[in-house]
Amino acid sequence: KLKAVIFDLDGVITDTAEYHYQAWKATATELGIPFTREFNENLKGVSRMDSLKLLLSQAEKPVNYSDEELVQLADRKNKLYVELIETITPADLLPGITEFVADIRSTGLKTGIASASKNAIAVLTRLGVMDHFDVIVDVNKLKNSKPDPEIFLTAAAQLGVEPADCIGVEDAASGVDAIKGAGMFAVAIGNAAHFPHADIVLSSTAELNFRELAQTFEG
Ligand code: B16
Ligand code: MG
Repeated sequence: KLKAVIFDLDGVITDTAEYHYQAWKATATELGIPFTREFNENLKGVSRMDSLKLLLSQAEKPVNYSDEELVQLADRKNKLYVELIETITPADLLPGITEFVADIRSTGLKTGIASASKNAIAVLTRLGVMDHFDVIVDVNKLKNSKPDPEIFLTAAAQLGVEPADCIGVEDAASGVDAIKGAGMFAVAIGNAAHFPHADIVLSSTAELNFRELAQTFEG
């Protein structure tokens, strides 16, 4: 029985996935490393430091950075990202999200946020939707990052529901794998070719329809 819907943030609630891309692209350009939108797919849902390491792996001439240098590079990317998210307003909620979340809550179901981002609270506050979610998982308290299911399992536990009674919504392959690893029903947003493991793929958040989804879930 469906009891909760747990959302990824970046790329699902709002298009901060684009800002992450722009900040990484600028960092890569400074370092003279090629960086494409296609490669950027691998960074979605991945932590800041792991993303940096993936980016550096694309260098034509690999450089061995010290831990301190790695932290500096990750900080530089985050500064660019934080500047970009300062412009966010409630108008930046992705299409269909407000209605979808309202429909879920009006049925008495719970909602949660499972974002890998340390900037999640800042983004949700700027969007004006902090009180639309019953639980926002604190990524700082987790041991494992997506595709590990820990973040979705933590959200379900904090909501007091069984994972099997949850739908997870993601825009990243690593996130879909985390949802499936948690034993939840996975809805992916994006290009179907990127999500072989999702239960349903929608090309945009505008296609999220609570009634249809609940029916599919109940089978
Ligand atoms: P930060 P999500 C993820 O958020 C992003 O998809 C990913 O691109 C980013 O590197 C990660 O958060 C960490 O973000 O640098 O702000 O801590 O998609 O899980 O909501
Ligand atoms: Mg995402």
